[in-house]
This record gives sequence, structure tokens and C-alpha cells, in this order.
Amino acid sequence: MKTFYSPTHLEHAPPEEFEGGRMNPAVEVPARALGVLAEVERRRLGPVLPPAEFGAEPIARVHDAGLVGFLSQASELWRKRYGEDAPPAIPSAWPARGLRSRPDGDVETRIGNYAFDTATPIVKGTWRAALAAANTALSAAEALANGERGTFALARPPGHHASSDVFGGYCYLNNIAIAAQWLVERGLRPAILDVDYHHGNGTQSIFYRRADVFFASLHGDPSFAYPHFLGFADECGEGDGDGANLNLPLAMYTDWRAYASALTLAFSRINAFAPDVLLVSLGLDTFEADPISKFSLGTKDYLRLGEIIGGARLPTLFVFEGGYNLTALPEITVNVLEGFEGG
Ligand code: SP5
Ligand code: ZN
Repeated sequence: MKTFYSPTHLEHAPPEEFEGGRMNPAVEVPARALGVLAEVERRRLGPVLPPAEFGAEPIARVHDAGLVGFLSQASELWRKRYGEDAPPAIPSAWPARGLRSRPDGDVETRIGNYAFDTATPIVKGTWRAALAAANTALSAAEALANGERGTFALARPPGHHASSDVFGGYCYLNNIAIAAQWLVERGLRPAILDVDYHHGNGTQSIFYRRADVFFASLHGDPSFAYPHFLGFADECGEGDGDGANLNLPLAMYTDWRAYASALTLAFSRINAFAPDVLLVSLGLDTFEADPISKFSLGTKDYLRLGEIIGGARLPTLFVFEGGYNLTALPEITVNVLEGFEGG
């Protein structure tokens, strides 16, 4: 399997995130992708290729121009305001209910307008890394469109929490949505399967009113899990998209048995949609020892996850999302990819 990877992700390395009422060490760190890259090479999964440059257009097809403009300038504006050695940019006020959306204004106004949490800091290299991640997903999508059976976008920062005009959840641009839209414009019919522990609220929102992209997500029930405000079972799509969205919120400590039965249900709906390409938001934070999540999947379960995905017999693009146990992450990630190839 071809892996697409850009070292530009290394430029996005915020030291801390604001969570639990304080600054904590960041969990979405460069070592995540470096560890997976080393394991891809160690197990000889296939060639590791640099992404091509797709330019601004495929991003503009998914994201609001105001968000893109802000993200591209945010660090510079922040450092102009708070000094060259300022800490990472984090919002402190948002247009919650009763307040006005304000896409223009000073950096504090704009960062609050476009962010939905405090755990997604912007540093000097964030924008370049986010662009490289989107190009990584697009390159892997292009290889798939050119006839590969499976491709892996080792993208960082992740993407599935970013909607058209809001960033958060360690995500700035929605890599998998950008790839899905690019494939739609080449006449393909994508289904997205999101197996990250956290609901892919951004991806869901982007396609919620559309019938041409199916979205299915297995995740920690938002009644206890981040992102808290989306991902419930009654969200089925709207308008043209009614019936093209499937949420399967799962209980705390979900193990392989319960997970596999939800996966079977997801694939029955995906198959009924009759996609010609499958895109997987590959989060590995369902692991039993993930530091921020509460599922109970074991190392070997990821081989079976890959086998089941491979059993769908669809050209498949894997896009890297979350997963924060740095010790296990390389092995469990490549287990999915090898399971797919054998399945
Ligand atoms: C891509 C992705 O996986 N994003 C996840 C973002 C989650 N951010 C906040 C998580 C809060 C979890 N709180 C657990 C406290 C453990 N110290
Ligand atoms: Zn996650």
C-alpha cells in the first residue's frame, strides 16, 4: 500500500493545550506521525511518497473563505498583537447564543468566531502543516482514483472535527472531506466510515444535507465523550441528505465484541448506499490504553478491523486522525492497514 507523508507536519508542534481548566501537555504531537512512519517502513507496508500540491481550489470547495483566510494569517496576527514570543493562539471569547457572529475584526474576535474549543492552538507552522495534511489526503485520493486498491494518508494535524467554517478538536482543515469532495468532482460516489473514538462532527456537518456522500461514524456516545454537542443517533441527515448519515454512539469501555457488531451494522448501510470508493477516518484512540478516551479495543483487534474494512471489497483511502498512546500507536495503525491488505 502506498503511504503519503509530508515532514511539513513537524512545523505544527504546539507544546500545550487548554483543557480541564488548565494548560496541559499537548497530546496531538509530531511524534505520533513519526512513530507510525517508522512502523510503516519497518514492516515494509509499501512506498512512502511525498504529496503533490493541489493548490487552494480543492480546499475552497469544502471550506468557508473566511475560515481559510483567518487560519492562513492567524499566527502572524496573534504575534503582532501579543509579541514574537507569544504563546500559541487560543480563543477566550466565542459568539455563543445571543451574541453576533463576526468573521471580521481583530484577532481575538476572529479566533473566537472560528474556533469551537480551547484545545486547538495555532502556532507559526500550523497553517503550513494543515495545508500539507490536506495535500496528503488529496494525493492518496488521486492514487486511489488512478487504480490503487488501498492508500494511506499519514496526515497531521487531523481533520474530522473541522467543519466548513469552524476549527477545533486538534483539526484545522477537514482532510477527508476535502478528499471526498475531490473524488465526487471526478464522478465517484464516496462513503466515509469514521472509526475515530470521537464523533466526526466536522465531516458530518459538511455533508449533512447531501445525498452524494454517505457518512457513518462509530464513536464514544457524546452524552459523555467529546465533542459533546453532535454525534447522537437521531442525526440522520437533512433535506437531500436525509438517510445519508449514520451515527452509532457506543458505551464507555466498548470492547471488540460490541464494536464489531456496530461495524457490521455500519457496513450494511454503507453497502446499501452502493459507494464506489470508501474513505476511512482512521482514528486509533479507541485503544484500551489511549490517554484521553474510554474504549477497550486491544492490539490484535485492529487487524480484524482492517480485515472487515478490506472485506467490503471497495477501493479504500485511509486518512489518519486521532490516537494518542504513543507506544501502541505505530503497531495498531499498521495492524489496520495490514489487516486490510490481507482481508
Ligand atoms: C482528532 C481527535 O481525536 N481529536 C480529539 C480532540 C479531543 N479534545 C479534548 C478531549 C478531552 C478529553 N478529556 C479527557 C481528560 C483526560 N485527562
Ligand atoms: Zn479522536
